[in-house]
Amino acid sequence: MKTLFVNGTLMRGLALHPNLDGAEFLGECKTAPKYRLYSINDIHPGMYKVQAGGVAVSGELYRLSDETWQKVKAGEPRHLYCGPVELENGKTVDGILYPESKAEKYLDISKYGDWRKYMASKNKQEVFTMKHIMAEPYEFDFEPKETALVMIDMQRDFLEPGGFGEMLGNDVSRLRTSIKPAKKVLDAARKAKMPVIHTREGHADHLLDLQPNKKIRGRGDKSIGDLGPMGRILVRGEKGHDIIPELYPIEGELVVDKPGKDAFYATDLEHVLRQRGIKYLILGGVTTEVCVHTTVRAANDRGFECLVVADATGSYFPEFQRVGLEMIKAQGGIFGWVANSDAVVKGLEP
Ligand code: TIU
Repeated sequence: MKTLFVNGTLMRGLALHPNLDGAEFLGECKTAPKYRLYSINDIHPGMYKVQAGGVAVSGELYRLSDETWQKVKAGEPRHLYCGPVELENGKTVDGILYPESKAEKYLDISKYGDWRKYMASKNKQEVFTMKHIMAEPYEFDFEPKETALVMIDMQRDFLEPGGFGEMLGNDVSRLRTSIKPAKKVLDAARKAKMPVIHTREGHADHLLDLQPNKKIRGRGDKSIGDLGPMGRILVRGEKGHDIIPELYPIEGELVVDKPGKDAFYATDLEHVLRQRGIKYLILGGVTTEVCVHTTVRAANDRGFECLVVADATGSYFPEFQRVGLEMIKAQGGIFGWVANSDAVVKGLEP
């Protein structure tokens, strides 16, 4: 059996924490006066242990089985951790704490004594702007100032008949369900004044940036650079290469032209993102398993936190759409997070 201190006194009666199901409530208590309180989005006080000073933190004690304890530890969002906490009576128990690295960013409200006094104070200020999107495998925490929306290859060549997608033998109408959700997210990002980046797959008219393997792949009658109903297939400056009118970039939005599936390959995307201090990416676009996946994997390896907007992506193959999204969020979010456009729009609201 374990005794667990849970920061805050709001849990009991409020359906508890689902992970705490089966835990026995032992009562309200306070920590020893040695923790600092931080405001987290005006919702919940965070805290971390300090060498000296600080305040007592109100919370609740629970008794749990080792099995429930493992569940609690595994189920806690990544921005929390479980660590030792000293109570007012001198006893040390396990507690759910905010890690120092996160808490440092937050406003120190220890001088107010406790959370309720801080909330009631006139000086309450919001210095911390971290937001959340309800996503899978768990919520996506992001700092809006460090977040960009990336729309991958929403081009006529993939979404309209007569382009590259159709040339490869695909039913392009399958991708079109992504347009409305993508527009919703685009509008929300624009409203939130979030940087928006559009990518386009394609090649220069001289085709010197077209790898021979890409040119001949598919053994079709036509290949990249040949003339189709929307101009030369997947060639920059042609009608088919351009972004569909529904999602057309507006002034100030960056368009990154890419010769490959990975938006980082042979482009200045990484440089531009780093230069603007971007750490979080919200991504939509086509196709899920090709350019979206390749780009998300590349971004993840570069340290960007990626959220893929499920219904704002599309595939020519329904099973690839499903499995492509599964692969991103599997294994605890091995490549990133997945959420629907409604959840993303809600998360971007002021
Ligand atoms: N063929 C296919 O599914 N996709 C691509 O070739 N490019 C992108 O995904 N953009």
